[in-house]
Amino acid sequence: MHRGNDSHSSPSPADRRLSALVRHLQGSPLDAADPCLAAAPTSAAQISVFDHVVRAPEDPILGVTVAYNKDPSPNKLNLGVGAYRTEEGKPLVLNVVRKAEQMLVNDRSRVKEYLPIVGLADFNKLSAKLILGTDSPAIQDNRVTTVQCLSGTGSLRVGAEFLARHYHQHTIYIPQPTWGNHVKIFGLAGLAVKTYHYYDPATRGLNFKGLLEDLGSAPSGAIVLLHACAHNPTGVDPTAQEWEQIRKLMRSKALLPFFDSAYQGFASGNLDADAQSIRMFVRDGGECLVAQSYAKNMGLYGERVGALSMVCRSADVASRVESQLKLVIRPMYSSPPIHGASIVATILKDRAMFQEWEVELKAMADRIISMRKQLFDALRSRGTPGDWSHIIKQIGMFTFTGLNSAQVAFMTKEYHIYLTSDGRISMAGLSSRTVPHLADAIHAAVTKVA
Ligand code: KET
Repeated sequence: MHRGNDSHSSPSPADRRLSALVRHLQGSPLDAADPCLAAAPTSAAQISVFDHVVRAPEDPILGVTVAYNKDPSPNKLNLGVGAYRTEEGKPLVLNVVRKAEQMLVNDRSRVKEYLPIVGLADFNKLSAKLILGTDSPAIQDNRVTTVQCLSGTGSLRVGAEFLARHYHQHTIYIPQPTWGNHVKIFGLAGLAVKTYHYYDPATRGLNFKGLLEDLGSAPSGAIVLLHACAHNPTGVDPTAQEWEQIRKLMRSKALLPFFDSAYQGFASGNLDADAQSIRMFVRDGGECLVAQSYAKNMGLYGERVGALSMVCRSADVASRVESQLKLVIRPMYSSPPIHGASIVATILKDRAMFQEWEVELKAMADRIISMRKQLFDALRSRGTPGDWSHIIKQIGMFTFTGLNSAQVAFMTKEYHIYLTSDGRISMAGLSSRTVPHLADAIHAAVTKVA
């Protein structure tokens, strides 16, 4: 093919400009004095200094909602993120929350000044009582310091940063499997993340032996992340007796408990019952950390309201710890937001409102439990191969189905049902109307996809 006369002549200014830009894209700095670039300043300016940034994958949990939102199917169902839905499939704002918000709006004395670094004092006191118990000796002895943080995630992150700065052991053991964000939260705070056995896929229950062996061989002083109740994603919790054995072992090796309490009240429907694991550890006089979230149990997801409590040996240590927590928080986000914490404090300090909350919380927990029963019955009536009794045995918001990622992908493609690729189903996203659709999808996945 004829390419013209200039195919072997020296490169044109445009070509030279292009190759300078290509070299730049490959990492060489641009030479501002290069005449070929000076001839075309607009071309150089069109290359972003962020051009090397590669596209990151979506979050394994929150990305499920992104994919769901893009699906035009009228039958689509989002069982990915752990967020409560009503029987009508709608998000729920609790009545008692609406009432508290109305009271706050009507109160003209309220202002929008910055909160202190540690947050709203009332909220902190009431949160500690909620999780540790109103009569907790640790609270009475002033051995607990509580700081308001950005929901459960922020509480974990602040606790992790504190430990990385001030605790002698930088290894944290997290259960295998666990909520996916744990690895990143603790890793980014500078802790070395290791896992301990937790779940036994064969029994779909607790691998208690593996757990004890792993914690038994952890180095003295290591931090151990424990789900206070309603373990995510497995829905498998230790029994009271098993907790007691875990406690004894951990105390004997001076392992430091860091509780993640994201589902208080969602497991059993009872706030005190769901805090028993933590209270067991606090009763023995030892130290621990607790990250609390009000996202699920008060439905305050987007308000980002939570708390970090550190139970210490003495009031003096607790007050010094608090002074250092302030140094962690101040450069991170300065001080926490006021609205969600004010809602929580309004509800927790008023007896009648507290009771109203308990009733609404119990209703959410009960609806989830009834979804377990309905899904289990629907699979049994379809004769779906396998033992599905774990659906009714597991606790909390999620069922860890045992479906593999190929089966999950099949359910999404053929049935427009969205769940995390590990086979976790948010039972709170299900309703009597959608159970048959899900049961059909599971039945087809199990019988058609290996
Ligand atoms: N801990 C656990 C165990 C947990 O499941 C979540 C949220 C959090 C902490 C943090 O919640 P926060 O909203 O920061 O208070 N889990 C659900 C939502 C998410 O992934 O962010 C979920 O697993 O679907």
